[in-house]
Amino acid sequence: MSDSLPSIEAARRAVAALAGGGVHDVVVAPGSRSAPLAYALAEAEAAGQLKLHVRIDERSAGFTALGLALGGKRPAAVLTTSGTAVGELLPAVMEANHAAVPLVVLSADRPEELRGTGANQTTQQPGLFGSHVRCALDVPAGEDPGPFVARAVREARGGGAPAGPVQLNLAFRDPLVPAGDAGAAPVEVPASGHDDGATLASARRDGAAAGSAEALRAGGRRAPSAPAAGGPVVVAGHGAGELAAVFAAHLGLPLLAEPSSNARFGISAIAPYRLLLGHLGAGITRVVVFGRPTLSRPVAALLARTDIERALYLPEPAAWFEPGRRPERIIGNLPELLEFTGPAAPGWLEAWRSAGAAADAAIATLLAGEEGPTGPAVAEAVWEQTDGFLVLGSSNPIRDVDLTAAPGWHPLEVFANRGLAGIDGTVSTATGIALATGVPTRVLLGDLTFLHDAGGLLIGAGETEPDLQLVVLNDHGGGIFGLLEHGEPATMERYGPAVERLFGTPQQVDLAALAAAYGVDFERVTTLQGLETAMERPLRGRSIVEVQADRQSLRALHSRIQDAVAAVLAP
Ligand SMILES: Cc1ncc(C[n+]2csc(CCOP(=O)(O)OP(=O)(O)O)c2C)c(N)n1
Repeated sequence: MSDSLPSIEAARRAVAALAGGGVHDVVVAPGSRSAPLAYALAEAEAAGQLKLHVRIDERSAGFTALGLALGGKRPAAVLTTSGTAVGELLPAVMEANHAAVPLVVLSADRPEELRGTGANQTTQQPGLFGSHVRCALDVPAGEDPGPFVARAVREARGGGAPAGPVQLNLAFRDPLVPAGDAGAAPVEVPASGHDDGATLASARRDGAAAGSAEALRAGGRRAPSAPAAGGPVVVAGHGAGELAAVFAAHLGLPLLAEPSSNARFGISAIAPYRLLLGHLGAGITRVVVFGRPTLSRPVAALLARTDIERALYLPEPAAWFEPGRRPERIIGNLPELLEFTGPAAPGWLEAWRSAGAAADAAIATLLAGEEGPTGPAVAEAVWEQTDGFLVLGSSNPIRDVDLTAAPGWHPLEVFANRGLAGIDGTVSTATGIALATGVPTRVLLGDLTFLHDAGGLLIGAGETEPDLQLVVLNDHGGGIFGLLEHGEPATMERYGPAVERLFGTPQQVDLAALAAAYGVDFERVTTLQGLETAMERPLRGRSIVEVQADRQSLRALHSRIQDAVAAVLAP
């Protein structure tokens, strides 16, 4: 068995073994971790070795593969990215088990070193299907998957035993693109909503905040007398709660707060922080983390720095990582956290605030000059005009809010399925959130995220209808992939049509007709003003506002945003 195969090479061997084992049809659902297999499958299809079918909803993808196996009377495969995407296959796997259908599940996974660390979209995938699969093989990153695949396909066929489903869990290490020159890191993913989200979250936040004020008084404010160049920063990830804002404001430290931290407010909060880290990051002496950061690579890079000390505030056990798997020092009480944090140099927060203000202004000027609505501008408007609950879909919507949402305003509470960052179940999750409390709830989500859970619009006669508005940013496909390594010119040059088909996954669903079919109010807007007007109306019952946006220009827009910010920050 050869060690340390590059991911794309491993994927090519897996695909060769699939084709060699007689698999002719593969259903592919889009995702980033599964990218090496997607590229290898595209190459194999181009060479006439097998046929691909692309579906955005993994549950449908699983059943489609089941049908292909039934109709074709031979094993068929289905490929998903990591996270809840894999779980979406369970019903098809169960059916395949009891009906003895040779269904080959290819679940992409993070490499071993990232499992249990809280890495985005990472969970326990091997064995997920329990007794419903004939075999579940975990293929470590860098190993030749060929023999594993050959064995799994044999077991799916059954031989002497009944045929049935098998799981090949294939771990891939970056880089995930064939060119092998993209650097790259993780992607964005699915959701595990909490059953009683609103109530639990509020209770926890209130309790934490009350305790915090006392502890902070006991700790006292420190005289700013640190190294002239810099100081600590506070990172507030998902679920951090308002304590993070109180802590940062109390110590006069920059606060880098994700939207679903519910800590993005106060004098310390720096809205466009992820674009400032490249400029001010060198001055950071320590990092204090509240909650679970999942959104940006600059923050992931900050937390991976070994030249600075990092602490994670953890007053109670967390569900998102396994003990001993995080690099930060774990601190469970505020006095110790205060001591760890230490002082900032005079002017440290001010440096961040003025850089943040300059970046905000540069971004606003740039966005104002754009022709149609853009994700970041829509995100800012949605944040500003939401005073009830705000639910943010995975992918770009939550990141756009993270870039532009002004800390001077805060919705009542922000929710997002960041447990596994899936694009599944968002309509239903938001419906539950709205129903639990009766608070008017607005959702900002991408078109694929919306379509993935279109079935969530079905509410039977006599069932309570929530006050829920879905703002669907419709760029007709998965915009985030164009911002990742898949959208890089070198990759596009070589794999352009495959990238669009397998990652962009373009769709032209008539959302007005879909809304009408479910009896939900609908409005399509093509300007920012149109959106603002739509959001001014009282949020009653269910409605969908479709905002038309352009996907092809997204990568260029983001690089212009970066350039504009870099220009105003240049010394
Ligand atoms: C259940 C699930 N399947 C696949 C993915 C991988 N994934 C992450 S973002 C994305 C595309 C989302 O598209 P859209 O909702 O339109 O948002 P956009 O990328 O355009 O912002 C996909 C497929 C995921 N996170 N969850």
